[in-house]
Amino acid sequence: MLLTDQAPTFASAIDPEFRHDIMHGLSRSPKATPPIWFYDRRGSELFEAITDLPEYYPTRTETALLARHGADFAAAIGTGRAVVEFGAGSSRKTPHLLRAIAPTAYVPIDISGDFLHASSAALAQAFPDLPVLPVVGDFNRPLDLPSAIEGMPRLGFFPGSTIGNMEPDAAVDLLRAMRRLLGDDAKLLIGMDRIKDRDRLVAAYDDAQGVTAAFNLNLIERINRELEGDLPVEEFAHRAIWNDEKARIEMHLEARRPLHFHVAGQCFHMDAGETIHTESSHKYGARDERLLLRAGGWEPATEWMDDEGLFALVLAEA
Ligand code: AVI
Repeated sequence: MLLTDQAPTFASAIDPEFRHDIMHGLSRSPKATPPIWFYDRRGSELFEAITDLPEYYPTRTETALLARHGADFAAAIGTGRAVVEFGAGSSRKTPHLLRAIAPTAYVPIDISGDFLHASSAALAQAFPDLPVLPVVGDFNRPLDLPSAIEGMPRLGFFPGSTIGNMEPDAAVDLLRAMRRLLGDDAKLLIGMDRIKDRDRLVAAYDDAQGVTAAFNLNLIERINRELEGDLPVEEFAHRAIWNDEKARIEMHLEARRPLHFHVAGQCFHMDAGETIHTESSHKYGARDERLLLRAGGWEPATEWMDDEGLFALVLAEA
């Protein structure tokens, strides 16, 4: 049962926040842009394609954990909670959890209104008795939950290791905000990608078919299209680098030769070999994972991991 009073939103031609982040990101040294801007329509399609790649283990591994441990979730989480998902629910992952813990309501939160409404409608159809209450908004900013779930104990669901795309201080801030939003008797089920063999990590972000390269390069196409840019796409190379000190995969766009280009009427220069750092994907050891959760106000209670130790689903308590 889909319950919403928020109309679907559609991206307008010029997004002032996109403009601000790109101009600021290209003006700083080293150049760096926030990963949220990957996800225009084409970027979201390319990300979906990434999740099916043989090299990209996180989605497949996490989905298998959700499918396999339903009875364990029911025992550890209990039934009768309102599930608040940070991000639009994926039709592959979310139904496993909803089936296992029989929630009282389901509240997906996502910044992309059209994507959110499409995924909410699909879930409402699959679970006709479940109140589905989508909230369009940026969960990195303060927001309100629907009044319909007032008084219900909550389970936050944050799959995909999306937390890994944040710098550690921003990740802690977000966990604290989730803790405040969800309340004192809340639980949180969060996906966290583990540190592993460097070659496996690099391959997951630099696949043989070049889908991740296209995902990264799509940012340049988006800048050209939406911000009157003239960046030569073919003069940029996709790079995925393991930064061992920071325990993260970094994606960069590297200039193949010295470049001059314009964005929104402003000139920029890049030396040959200079990069735009477009994304970090942090990976965690067992201790890092617990430290991060505790810093964010959550006490880790249980975790489920695949046999190879690639990916962990952690249940934490407020
Ligand atoms: C969305 N996020 C968790 C993905 C990741 O693995 O960091 C984004 C991604 N970037 C390249 N491949 C996938």
